[in-house]
Parts: sequence; structure tokens; C-alpha cells
Amino acid sequence: ITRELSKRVKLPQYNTIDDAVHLLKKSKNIIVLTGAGISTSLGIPDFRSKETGLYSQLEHLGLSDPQEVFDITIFREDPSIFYSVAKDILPSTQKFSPTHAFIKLLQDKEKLLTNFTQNIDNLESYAGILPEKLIQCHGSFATATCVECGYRVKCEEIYKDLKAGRVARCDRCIRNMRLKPFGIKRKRSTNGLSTSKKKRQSYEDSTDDEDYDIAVAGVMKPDITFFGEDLPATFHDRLTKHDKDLVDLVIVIGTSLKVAPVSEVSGFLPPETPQIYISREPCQHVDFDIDMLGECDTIVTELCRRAGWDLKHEMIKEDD
Ligand code: CNA
Repeated sequence: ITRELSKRVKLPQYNTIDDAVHLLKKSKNIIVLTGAGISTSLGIPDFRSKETGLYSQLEHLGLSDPQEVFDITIFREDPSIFYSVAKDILPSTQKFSPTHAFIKLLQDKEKLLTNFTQNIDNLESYAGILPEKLIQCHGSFATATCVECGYRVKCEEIYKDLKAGRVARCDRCIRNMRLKPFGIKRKRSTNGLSTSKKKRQSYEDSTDDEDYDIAVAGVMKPDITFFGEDLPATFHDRLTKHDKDLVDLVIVIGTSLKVAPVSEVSGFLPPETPQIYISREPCQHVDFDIDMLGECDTIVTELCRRAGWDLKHEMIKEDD
């Protein structure tokens, strides 16, 4: 989408919370673009919040850049780095936040055009966002695929490994190895995929051939988009061939907009489409028409209150 990107110019007629409420009430085709901030109230850390964000907690891994945890080249070299962190962003419940409920309410009111989410926690589906309204720009933890043989499973099947911080292995690859007759020498490498040299050395020192092979058998990778991988084609298709001509309001919630190409969506859409930003901190590199800074759950609750909409959620108290 970069080719058609333009610097967005703020629309002067929209400024206040009541302008936002007015826009919400009149719009019929709303794009909601979400990030990790809409799940933090459930205890799932985001990436970039100081102190609580995942990146600030990753120093112990000795990475030069915390993004390396989600870098596909590094994953291929040593998947244990990703697996040691994945448990922290894997939701342990199917609970969703009031902000997820707000997006569902827009859907119920037939106002939701698309929810583009960068989140991989899959909580939108638990909130009831319809698959045809949801684009998971960076994939999700819902399924995982063997990087070696392409065998795909539901994430529940590797959930124990994920929760234990252990590299999940492909059952099919392991089964195939066990079925091989004695006497046939198995290959030690795994199509370019190997554990780190140190780990390989320790397996070589301490285990026999079969244990070694099974230890490095196909690694399961959750179907989330790593840095260095393409986004699902549905992201571009939905935006450029469908939403671009229909959208009448954009609401961006709980994202620092630092990851391309999702960060470019705002500048790609028609300049006359109003855009609202809801997050804890301002976004310095995009000019939104209305910035609403604070806890997103509180802000969407207040927007609904002023709109006269009944946003129901167990975390919203009567006097909120
Ligand atoms: P980010 O860069 O960490 O930004 C999150 C933004 O949300 C920050 O600007 C925060 O200030 C703000 N924020 C945090 N909590 C709240 C809150 N309660 N109310 C309002 N604002 C809040 O994360 P992005 O989503 O921008 O970055 C995209 C990455 C993060 C994607 O690739 C995701 O896969 C990845 N991620 C996803 C999850 C998840 O699925 N829950 C968790 C962690 C990271």
C-alpha cells in the first residue's frame, strides 16, 4: 500500500468528544484498527509500554533488539527464544475487554465495516466479531503449522508446550521418524532449520541418534506473522478492493502504529474520511482529527454513554 500513501491532513471540523459521538452515531461503515492496547486490561502485556510492555521485559534474553523474538530468521535459527516468551502473550482465558465489546456493539448496530487487528490473541472471535468482519493482520495463535512438513494443527494441540515455554514439535514428523526401519541413517539437519549451535552440541554430546533427531524434528510455528514475513493477502485485498471506497469513519485504538504496513493504513484511506485515535499516549507521526488519550475501555464506555448506547461488560460498573 506504500505507493499510494499520502501525509494525512487533519480535518478542522472535528475536535471534541461530542464530535466523536456525532461521528459514531451517523457513520455506517466504520473501520476499527486495533493493537495490543485493547487487551492490556486483561493482563496481556503490549510490546512498547514502558515497564509493563513485553519489550522492556526481554533484556534477560540478551537480544540486541527485542523485536528479534518475532523475527523469522532468528526463529529459524533458534525457536526456543520465541517459545520462552510466547506464553506471556498467549491468553489463558477466553475473556475479552470492554473495548472488544465496543467493537462487537458496532457490529450489532451494523456500523462495523472491518476490524483490522494487529493482535494475535484471537480475542475478537471470543467477543463475537464475525470472521467476515475481521482481518487478523498479523495472523493469530488459533492455529500452528510445522515449518518442515506444513502439517497444521489447532493451537490447543501445542498449548501445553506453549504454556511451558517449550518448543512444540510436529507429531507427524516425529511419527514418521519412529516408523523408519532400523539401520537407516537419519539425516541430522532439518531443512535449514536447526536449534542453536550450542543446543545442537549438547544434544550431540548427550543423546543417541534417535533422541537427537526427535529433538530437532519439525518445529511448530503458531500462524502469526513474524517480522520478515508477508501479511495475509486478505489484509491488502480487503483494504484496497473493498473498504477504501466504503469507509466513512476510522477509529484507531490501542496501537503505537509503529509496525508497517498496518501503520500506513491511516494515510492510505481517503483524506476526507474522519479518523479518531484512542490510546494512552499521542501518536506523533499521524495527524488524527480527534485524539482521545487514556484507558481505551474507559473512553469507549464514555463514548457509548454519550451516544445513549448500552455497552454491557462485566468490567464496566454502573457508576463508570
Ligand atoms: P504496542 O507498540 O505495544 O502499542 C500499544 C499501544 O497501546 C501503546 O501506544 C500503549 O500506550 C497503548 N495502550 C496500552 N494499554 C492501553 C490501554 N489500556 N488503553 C489505551 N491504550 C493502551 O503494540 P501495537 O499493537 O501497536 O504493535 C503491534 C504488534 C503488537 C502486533 O504485531 C501484535 O501482534 C503485537 N502484540 C499483540 C498482543 C496481543 O495480541 N494481545 C500483545 C503484545 C503484542
